[in-house]
Amino acid sequence: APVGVFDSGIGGLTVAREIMRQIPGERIVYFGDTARVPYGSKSGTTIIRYSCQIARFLQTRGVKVIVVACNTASAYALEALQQQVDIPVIGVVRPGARVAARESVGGNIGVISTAATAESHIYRQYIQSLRPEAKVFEKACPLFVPLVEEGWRKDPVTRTVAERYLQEMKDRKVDTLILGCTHYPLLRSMVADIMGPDVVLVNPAYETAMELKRLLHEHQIENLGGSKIEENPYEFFVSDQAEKFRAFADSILPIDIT
Ligand code: DGN
Repeated sequence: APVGVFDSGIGGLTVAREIMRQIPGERIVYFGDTARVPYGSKSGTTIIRYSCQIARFLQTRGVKVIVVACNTASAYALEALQQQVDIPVIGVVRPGARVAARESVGGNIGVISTAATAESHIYRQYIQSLRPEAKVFEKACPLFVPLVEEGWRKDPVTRTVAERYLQEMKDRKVDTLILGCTHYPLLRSMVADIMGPDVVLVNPAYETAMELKRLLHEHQIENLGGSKIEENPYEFFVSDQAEKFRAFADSILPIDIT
């Protein structure tokens, strides 16, 4: 059975990409809610409703586990999903928060994200539940998502925006910075350059793929190992604008998609 992965749109492809890299034999069914993106500016109730609808769709595709590959949906809907479906559900927030809490030398941690994720304080709560003395600064960087989707990942305009957003993180001398939105790993080199070599960047997409690998192993959930690898192990569904999705996917995934 495949792994179900969903996001509010294209950003969760950074999570799908990490799963493809770290668990190469695993089949994936991806759903991107491109008709209703962004979730970052919606209310918790709406985010929960959308997420539960998508989980039901993924279950009709026979998935064995669901990865909520969206920080905003993970912040608001993870618990509701875990209550509603009878298969394991993991989000991107906890894996990223856990690594930051563990790796931060001085416990001075920054989180950049959408407005909804920042307002939920989910990263702060989870980090401090593991490391109560940690200081956590959460900052919304809402312009990053459209800049990435415009393809301006290395553009001077994006650089200017990033410098302005990140100045506060530099002033507060964070030693660890969580890229708490699916699009931000695509700005990683720019953010690293601005923050400097002493700041550790945490990529929740990467940590989530590691978590999924552990989960599949622990529960001994069957994968393709041994059986014949199918020609098309990755299936993608979107609620709108399939062509735009395909173009973005082509620019970041190691495979061509249909
Ligand atoms: N995927 C969303 C997130 O990780 O928070 C970003 C896109 C959005 O819905 N605004």
